[in-house]
Amino acid sequence: SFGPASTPTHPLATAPVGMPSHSVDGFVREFLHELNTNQGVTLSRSSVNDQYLALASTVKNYLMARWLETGRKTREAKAKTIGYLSAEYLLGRQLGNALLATDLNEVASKGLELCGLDLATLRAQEVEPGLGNGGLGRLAACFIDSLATMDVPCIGYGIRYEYGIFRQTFVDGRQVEQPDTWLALGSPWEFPHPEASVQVNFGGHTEKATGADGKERTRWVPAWNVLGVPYNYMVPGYLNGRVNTLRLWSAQATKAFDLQIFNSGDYAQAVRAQTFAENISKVLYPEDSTPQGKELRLQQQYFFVACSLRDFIDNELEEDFDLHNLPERITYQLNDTHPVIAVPELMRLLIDEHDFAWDEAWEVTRHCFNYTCHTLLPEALEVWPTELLGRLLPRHLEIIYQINEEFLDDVREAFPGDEIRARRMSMIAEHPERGVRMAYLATVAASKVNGVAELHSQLLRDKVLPDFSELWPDKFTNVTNGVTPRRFVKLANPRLSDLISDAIGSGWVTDLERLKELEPYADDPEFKEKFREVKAANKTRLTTLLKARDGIELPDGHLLDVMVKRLHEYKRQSLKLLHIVSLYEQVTSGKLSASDLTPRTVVFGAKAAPGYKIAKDTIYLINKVAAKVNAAPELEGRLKVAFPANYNVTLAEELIPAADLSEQISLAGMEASGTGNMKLALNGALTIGTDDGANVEIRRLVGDKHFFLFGMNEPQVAELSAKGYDPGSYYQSNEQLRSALDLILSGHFSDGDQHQFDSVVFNLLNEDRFMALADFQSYIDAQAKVEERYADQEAWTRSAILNVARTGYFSSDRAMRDYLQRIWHTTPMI
Ligand code: GLS
Repeated sequence: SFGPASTPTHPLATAPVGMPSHSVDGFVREFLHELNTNQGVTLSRSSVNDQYLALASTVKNYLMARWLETGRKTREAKAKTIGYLSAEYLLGRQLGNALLATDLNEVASKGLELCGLDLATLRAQEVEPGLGNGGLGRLAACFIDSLATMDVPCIGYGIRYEYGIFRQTFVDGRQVEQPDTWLALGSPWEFPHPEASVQVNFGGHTEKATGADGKERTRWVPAWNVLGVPYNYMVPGYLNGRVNTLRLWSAQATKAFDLQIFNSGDYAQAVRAQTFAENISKVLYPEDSTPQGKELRLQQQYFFVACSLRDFIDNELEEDFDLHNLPERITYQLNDTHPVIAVPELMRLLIDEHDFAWDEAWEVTRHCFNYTCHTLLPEALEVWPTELLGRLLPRHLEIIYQINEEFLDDVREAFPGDEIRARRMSMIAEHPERGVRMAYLATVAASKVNGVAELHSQLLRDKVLPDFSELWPDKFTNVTNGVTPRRFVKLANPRLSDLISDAIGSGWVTDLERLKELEPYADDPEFKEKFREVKAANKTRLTTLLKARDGIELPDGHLLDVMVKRLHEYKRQSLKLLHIVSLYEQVTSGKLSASDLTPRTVVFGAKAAPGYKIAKDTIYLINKVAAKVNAAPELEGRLKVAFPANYNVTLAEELIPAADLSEQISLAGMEASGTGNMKLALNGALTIGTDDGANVEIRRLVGDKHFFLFGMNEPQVAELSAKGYDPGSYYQSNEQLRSALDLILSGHFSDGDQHQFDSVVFNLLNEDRFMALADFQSYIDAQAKVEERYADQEAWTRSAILNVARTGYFSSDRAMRDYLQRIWHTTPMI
């Protein structure tokens, strides 16, 4: 229960909390107070970390009144809340965003200066919470930013991993993973509430019992449990006074020490129990787009979902709330299949704990959930073995079986006699082992199912879930992804932001389609000159950073060619690499004069999943090729390869504003959407890309002339695949390709070792599942067009400005509007 035990009589007890003054003086007072009272130090004795933590607390104080008020307002209005269920949130640093949301940048900068401190130095002290792998986790962070900015009640639910995505280092060019100790120096942005912990049960068995009313009920008798401790984070809207909540759960042992074991002297056993429980939220699984079918992963999924459902019912709803009306108050968005176990969990809560009949419970449940699919790779669709599910969550497995039975009855009714179809659509897969197809369960339970870009949604309907879209055509929809312009333009690219605001006013920050008003400026010589100056200044900023961070020297005046994303075969970093090797091979063998090359620096940023051998070998190969290219005297000033380690949100915010060329070169039909593609275009990079994911829509909006398209489209890929793809034939027939591959095979990049890169090169030659060799020539041709355009700086700048002007559609505000209108059926609060 909440609130005081008796009615408060002190006048301050019911007054809303005040906000510190927005003046430089007020800020300094608040900051020094935090330094003294929170950190327990004076300014003269404070470390940079003390100063950063005090600054974070200060900014939090400015947000606090709004946060408390947001909660009060939402509860009072009984507004419908979006419960965003996501196993990942790739938040990036918090301080800059909080300063932006409170309009405190200038005040803080001046105030700190008066204290002899530098805001940039304090900002650099923050370790970003890397609680996600890549696009999927970052998307969740963009979405909750947009909902707060659009004044929509939302609680983001997830896991407070003690270790987020690993810190990548390179040792002799190979990826070595280091633990991400993001909590080590303090975590000023979180508010733990151990008193509001939730118990989560696992294991055991179920029993049937007949109650006094003669009704038979099922009871789950679990074998063990853990506690979920909520940690709240502020999610501030941009200058609108709303602050939503992100609630991340941390696992703890129910009893820190089992007293009996402890007293018996078996300390080790007592501590083991604690360690076992805490393991659940210990680390983020570092796989992106391909799941790990591990027991601990399922424990994580159930853990956070069980905490989150319980939390909303117990703490956000009135005590006498009738759960039959639950869909009026919450809509849960399932961010991929990771939280899908929430479906049987809600059924269990309603039936076993709230005495609902099955049909009543199903009616509520199917109106509470929607499902977003983020992939097409068949190996990425989660299937949990029934053996494991039954052992860990026996009651949930029973419920899933029953949902499946009733669903298959419906299928049989809709398609009488078509038993093969019924078997195809069963949530229970029989091969290679009996398991629950979580995507099917999600599709059956959800009101709406969406893909994340037009092409992806169409392929989802036609190829991944065709039987389901035939049965329920209206259930399927598309919402093309978006990115937040606050972090990825305003915060990351202040120079471009100022230039835009000077031209068209500052309304674009919350209404990104207004970037269209920039179109006429694409032909304005003065604006174009300033635009070039912004790009150049951003490159200088990046140069300074990379020098200090990685010891990398970026040459002046180069075309900055950027490929930043997770390392995955389908994304085809190997194709980019073949381009580089080919340039190197041609110049060093005298086939091409270096003076004919457009001076270019290729920047890679990519982490490989630790167990993904080909991906890790590709990283090694990129680093080996980079070493040769960068050391070749012929290529000095002409071609350079930079691969800064540990690409993360913080580095993205530096790299993207400096980029000229955006590499989006996945095999068509494989990248569900991509969101880096949007961030780069919005910052004035031109895209070289395939007709894949959201590239399709980017190209349509910016226009063919301002986008370098290459490669097969999805139907052509399907056709080649059906015909039988033979990568060797491309090697045989394309001399340029052959020379590049032969150079790698010769051991040139591996100190003479001809087999060092077998896993990468033999794979390309013999299997090449993602058809890099088939698209090679087309890619090379498109790169020639890039060089031609770049040689004409006026034309290039014009294209770059038009990319900015025409990509306002890719704001996550627009994406959220689409979800609100077509999926969640709710409106912002007034
Ligand atoms: C991903 C897709 O691979 C990306 O194409 C997509 O942009 C992102 C967000 O929808 O989701 N799916 C996934 O498992 N990881 C991703 O980044």
